[in-house]
Amino acid sequence: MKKFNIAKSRRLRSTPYSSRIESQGVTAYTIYNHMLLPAAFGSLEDLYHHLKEHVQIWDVAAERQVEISGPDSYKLVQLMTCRDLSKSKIGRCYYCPIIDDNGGMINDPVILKLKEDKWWISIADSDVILFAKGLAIGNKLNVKITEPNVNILAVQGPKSFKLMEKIFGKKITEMKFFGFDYFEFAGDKHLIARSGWSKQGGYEIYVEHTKSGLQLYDKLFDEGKEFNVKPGCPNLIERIESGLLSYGNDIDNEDNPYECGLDKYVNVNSDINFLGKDKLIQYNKNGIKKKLMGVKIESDSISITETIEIYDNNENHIGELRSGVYSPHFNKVIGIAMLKKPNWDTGTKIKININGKSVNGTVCDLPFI
Ligand code: THG
Repeated sequence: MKKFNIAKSRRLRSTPYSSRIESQGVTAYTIYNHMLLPAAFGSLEDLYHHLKEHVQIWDVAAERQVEISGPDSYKLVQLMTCRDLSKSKIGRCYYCPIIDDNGGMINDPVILKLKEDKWWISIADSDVILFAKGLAIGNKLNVKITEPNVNILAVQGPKSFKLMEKIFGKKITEMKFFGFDYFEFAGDKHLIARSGWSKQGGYEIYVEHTKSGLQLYDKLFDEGKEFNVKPGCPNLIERIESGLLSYGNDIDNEDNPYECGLDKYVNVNSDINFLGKDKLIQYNKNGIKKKLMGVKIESDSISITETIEIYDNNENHIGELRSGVYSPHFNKVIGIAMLKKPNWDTGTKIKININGKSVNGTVCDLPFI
């Protein structure tokens, strides 16, 4: 495949960390929320093994915050998500499907409750701010909607706990999964959550103060030497093995949360008011016609830039592969596929064409590990 450079511009926003990761050897970028998101630092497989054993610092500033504040802020946030936030607590993060009036996925962010009347929606790659503004205007809600200058640094990997403890003290290791709190560094308070787009454990630092944030960036690398710290980025192998979904790749506006396997985050039986509730009640009652599943494929390489059609043994079209990668753990290609009813049962045999060759595969549950 021919390689191209990304032509940078104001529109494809850089992050406060761009110059640092460029001197540290970033080798590929993708674009996410109109911003640079590092996609590789050399070998994907080397960084996969490193992530599972040590600690990495990720520039994930492209996970932008949509800030919703004001008297009607809860009303608006709840209007956008099918997850019941009526009993949500300040200092907690919530993984929430955002859906439209048809129940179609708009985004799958992490929502942080900062105050009773102040929320951050930490978005995946779609323009949630425009959707939020349209809803606020149409429903005459008394809210303020902005994109604050927050640039997340993720600290991921099993040694992230030791590294963060060294800098912030024991208290940070006592934080529960998806909790957040404020920790001081270089005279500023930084919001730090126990979260991140890997299943290897770690934290996300929501940097609001760029100057001390950059000092913290350097400190993480200095103090991290003894833990073999490296710069990294969301890892395609690790995130597929862990079943972490990627909006725009695995799921989009044509899919509802049930089809995406996000049933856990749908509360149709509570009395909350959200867009698309009637539609989700229908899907819940009548069932769905397609479902996101894992697939294991007998191949040692794959590169996905568009969906790849999936067939059964009789050449009937049964679905499409949306993400895929070679997994050293399974010694084959693993992927995330949308499969039509009734072909989504685990163990179902599939056929798929990779690099001009028909290969066999099997349907399995998500996550893989
Ligand atoms: N962190 C922050 N913002 C983000 C992401 C993130 N915005 C974009 C993108 N990632 C949003 N998508 C996801 C997908 C999965 C998870 C988080 C964000 C996730 N899921 C856990 C799981 O599936 O096991 C936990 C969900 C739960 O049980 O609450 O972590 O990574 N700030």
